[in-house]
Amino acid sequence: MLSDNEKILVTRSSMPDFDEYVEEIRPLWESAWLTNMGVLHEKLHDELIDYLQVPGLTMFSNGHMALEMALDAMKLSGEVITTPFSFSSTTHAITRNGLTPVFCDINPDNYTIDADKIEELITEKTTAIVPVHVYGNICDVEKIDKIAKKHGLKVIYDAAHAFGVKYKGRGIGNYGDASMFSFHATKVFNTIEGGAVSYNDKDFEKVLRYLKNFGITDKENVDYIGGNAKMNEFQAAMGICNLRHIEREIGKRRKVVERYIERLDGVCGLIIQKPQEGVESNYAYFPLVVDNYKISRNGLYDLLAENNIFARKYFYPLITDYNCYRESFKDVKLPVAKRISDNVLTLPCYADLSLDTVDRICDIILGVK
Ligand code: T4K
Repeated sequence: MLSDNEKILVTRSSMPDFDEYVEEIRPLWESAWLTNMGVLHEKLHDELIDYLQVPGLTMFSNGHMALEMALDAMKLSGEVITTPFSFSSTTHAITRNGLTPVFCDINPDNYTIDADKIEELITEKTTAIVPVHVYGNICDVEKIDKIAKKHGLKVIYDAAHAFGVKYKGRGIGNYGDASMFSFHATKVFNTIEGGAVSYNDKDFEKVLRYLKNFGITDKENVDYIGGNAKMNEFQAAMGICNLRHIEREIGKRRKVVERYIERLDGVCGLIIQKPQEGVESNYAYFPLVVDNYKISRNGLYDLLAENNIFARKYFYPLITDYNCYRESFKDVKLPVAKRISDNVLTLPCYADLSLDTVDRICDIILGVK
């Protein structure tokens, strides 16, 4: 059996040098202050505000809790429009807040929510839209903004994949009422586990700060029914180190993606993503849609695995097909999402992936008879 080091997996965590991390955590042995918004937490917070170019940011233990608490803080009710072409977290965060997800189809160009189909789903119960910048592709933020304003809806972006992405020169976290970023080990920027919510509204900041710390407002008052979703000092230290090298890491990802595009663009039966106009990408994922190619998506997945290349079917199945949701959403028709989900494969994509390995992966794909 192959060790994990011999396998090419869909991603591989970016890590600083061991000594760099050790230097960052060394003071913790003096202070013995390990969590609850310590010095490193505050330092990373300020650095992220600068890097993401957002007016406000609250950090969390992970991206999922960040999204769950952002929805909670918005005091929503009724129905929330979202897409099923995402990681489980997006819909779970809605449902776990006692809200009803209403699924909108995705557009076939970049797999984000089809903004032209949102309005037909709005009812008197709709209070928010949770679109996903899937793979780091940017939703039609302008159209979504207009719809939200017209109908008085909140917009909370699931920007788990979109760390560092800019649209028209602005950090992507500036769009909508709030955006959630994931800093999970598998993401472009990681704090081991971690996440954050960005927003414009300063009052929102207070609520999020309290919600992630049991709703405690001061030593003798608990004003909110909060939970525990604080980022600890070891996570923050990892973030501080990784943020130092983020431009280099994104640059290396860019080379990987460019090589895939060079090799796979224009091949009949294979659909790849083209750069979006006005978007500065973070090259988070490389999705490939197998569309009447010489081999099916599942066949290609197996063939790559036989060659120790472990691509992933992000995002298959659709969330609406999960056992926990299927019965409730059996009548929902989402033809584009279904087609993409049934045919997509995300190829290995990470900063330390060598271009030789990208070539080997492409050779296997293109060599199919
Ligand atoms: N919204 C969206 C759209 C998301 O994609 C996610 C998370 C969230 C919300 C929630 O954010 P977080 O609460 O996670 O911050 C992985 C990640 O666990 C998950 O964070 C991510 N999305 C999702 C797309 O991918 P799995 O179940 O595929 O992970 P796993 O363990 O199979 O790992 C995938 C590959 O990553 C491995 O083959 C190797 C590599 N890896 C993994 C780990 C755990 C590393 O290189 N280092 C590691 O430490 O979900």
